[in-house]
Amino acid sequence: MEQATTDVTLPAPDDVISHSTVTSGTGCGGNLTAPSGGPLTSPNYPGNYGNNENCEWLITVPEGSIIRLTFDSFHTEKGYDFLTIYDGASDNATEIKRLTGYHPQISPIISTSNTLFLRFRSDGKKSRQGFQFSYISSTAGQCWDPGVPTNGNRDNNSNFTSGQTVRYTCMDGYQLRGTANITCQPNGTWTGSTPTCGGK
Ligand SMILES: [Ca+2]
Repeated sequence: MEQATTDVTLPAPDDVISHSTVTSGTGCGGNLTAPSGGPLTSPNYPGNYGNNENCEWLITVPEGSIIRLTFDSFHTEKGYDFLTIYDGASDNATEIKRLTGYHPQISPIISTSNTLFLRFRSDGKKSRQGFQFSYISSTAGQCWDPGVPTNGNRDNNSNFTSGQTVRYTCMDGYQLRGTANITCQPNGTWTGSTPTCGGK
């Protein structure tokens, strides 16, 4: 399983605000232009969203960067209320994922370019808590901080440029699950997911 609780370092709040029209919030949609942002949520979160919601988020990061979306939670009325994620600036772009129902864990969603478009639509009855997500961008040749698993260590805490490797080990009594070594690729993504350290 993908480790969802990586220790991603976000820029200082002042830095985010200076680049952005919306950085976080529980409103319905927004236009996001900061290099990273969140948490963003469905309307009224952590209360239930309303009926007949139609929310759109457009994320635009600097050209040459890609976007990595991570979800903290996701629960909508299965089969009736949908969050759709498109790999571009509008719903004309390729659909990456269409989410509905309850998902305790969602693998990070990575764009192929510097824009992502999200639309949330609920129907006329029954609602749930909704969802919360954040995003971070990486430029070509520079990967995001892949984090450290709980009960684990890594040999590289700061150099996440293309070609650099992070090697993970687990503390005594814990077993590494996943790939011990991941390498930053030229496109700004890692060769694998951050491993986890579980009980033996
Ligand atoms: Ca509904």
